[in-house]
Amino acid sequence: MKIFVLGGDGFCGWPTSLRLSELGNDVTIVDNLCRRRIDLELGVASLTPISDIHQRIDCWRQVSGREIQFLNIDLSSDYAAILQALKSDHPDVIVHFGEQRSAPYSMKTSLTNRFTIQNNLVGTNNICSAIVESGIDAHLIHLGTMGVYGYGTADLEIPEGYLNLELGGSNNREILYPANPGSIYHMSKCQDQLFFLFYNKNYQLRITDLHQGIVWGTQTDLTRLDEKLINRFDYDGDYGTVLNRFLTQAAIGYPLTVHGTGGQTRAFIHITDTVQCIEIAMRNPPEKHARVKIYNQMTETHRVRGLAELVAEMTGAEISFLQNPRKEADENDLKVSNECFLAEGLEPTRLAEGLLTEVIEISQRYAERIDIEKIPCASFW
Ligand code: NAD
Ligand code: USQ
Repeated sequence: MKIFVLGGDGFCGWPTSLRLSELGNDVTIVDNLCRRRIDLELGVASLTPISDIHQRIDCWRQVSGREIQFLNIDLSSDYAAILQALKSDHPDVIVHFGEQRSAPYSMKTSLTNRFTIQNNLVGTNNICSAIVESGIDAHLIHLGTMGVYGYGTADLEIPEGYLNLELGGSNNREILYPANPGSIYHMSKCQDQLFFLFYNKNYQLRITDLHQGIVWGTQTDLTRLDEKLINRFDYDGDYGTVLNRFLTQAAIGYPLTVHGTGGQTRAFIHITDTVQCIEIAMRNPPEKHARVKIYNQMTETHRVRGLAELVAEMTGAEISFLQNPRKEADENDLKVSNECFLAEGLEPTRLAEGLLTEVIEISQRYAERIDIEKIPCASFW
């Protein structure tokens, strides 16, 4: 298949691109490298020394004998280039990772707030609109977030995107689960859902929206093949996510930065399962007139405090309970259905000591690249 991976230079997009290429697909990465620019703006760098996109692709060619194409296009501002690429390449599948994905970054200043909205919403609309205008019948697979459901205690198992409303008689309906965003970033993902609902209803676009939990880990079998293929790994206060941060902090003897009581429960998935889920979603496209297919892309839930205790037990790290920089519930329970992926063959990679140790080892290997000043959260709301 011909596959466009939008945001294919990023943490989830790069290992996915390699895997889809390894499977024999014709992969084109579309990325404007804005994530690398944000690193410069924030004065941080990936813990792992990531090669530039051209070196990555050259290395992949040498290692695998396979070609990956690269298009430097800004999805939010270069509509003509997106349209042209779709018209000339006719992708069968478009995997859309290409958004600003940090909640703290989106809440930092009015500039980062407006950048997130402009980048994510206009980008998503441009892609949908270009699919319509080009007349191609691509399956669009979008990476959304579990955060669209909100993080209160719902007192029910969170369904996969839709909620049954029993209104009585023949009036029962299934609606999108009520959105409850906790940051500007999460709000952009809630609004993406409405674009998908509209383009599906009006133009019969075939869309799968993956409500993904927090991704942890760093390497996959393919990114491990050569140092030049190494995956991105964020540990800083804006882009580092909680479990990866704890593992890096433990590796360098920095007290684990638990926000508040650590009673927040969140959904998690390992990076290898992110890749596996994209493959599964590709193999199971929605029918032409079916509604948007929504999967919860997560494999387990954990309380932040529990993760800190686990990492502390393994490594002897200290835990420090900090004033929570975010506006979020101190404690919440979370039960999530992920039946769709399980039914279609997902074999979950659960939190296992071996995988946790692997991240600690990577952190130790590149410890001299860690800027301790960049560990504390620097965004408050
Ligand atoms: P990332 O920031 O590492 O990668 C995103 C990539 O998209 C970057 O390479 C960036 O340059 C590119 N990009 C952003 N805006 C673009 C634009 N306008 N035009 C072209 N390219 C653009 O993020 P990630 O962690 O790989 O996340 C990928 C997707 O998965 C995001 O949509 C994110 O919301 C979602 N997601 C991530 C996680 C996680 O824990 N990392 C969890 C749930 C969902
Ligand atoms: N947290 C800490 N200590 C830290 C960092 C975070 O206690 O050092 C807490 C946060 O306060 C929050 C929880 O851990 O309660 C998760 O924070 P996070 O930064 O790991 O994740 P989040 O901001 O929710 O965002 C990440 C990704 C985002 C994705 C989302 C999935 O950056 O792209 O959409 O996870 S989800 O959380 O399921 O919505």
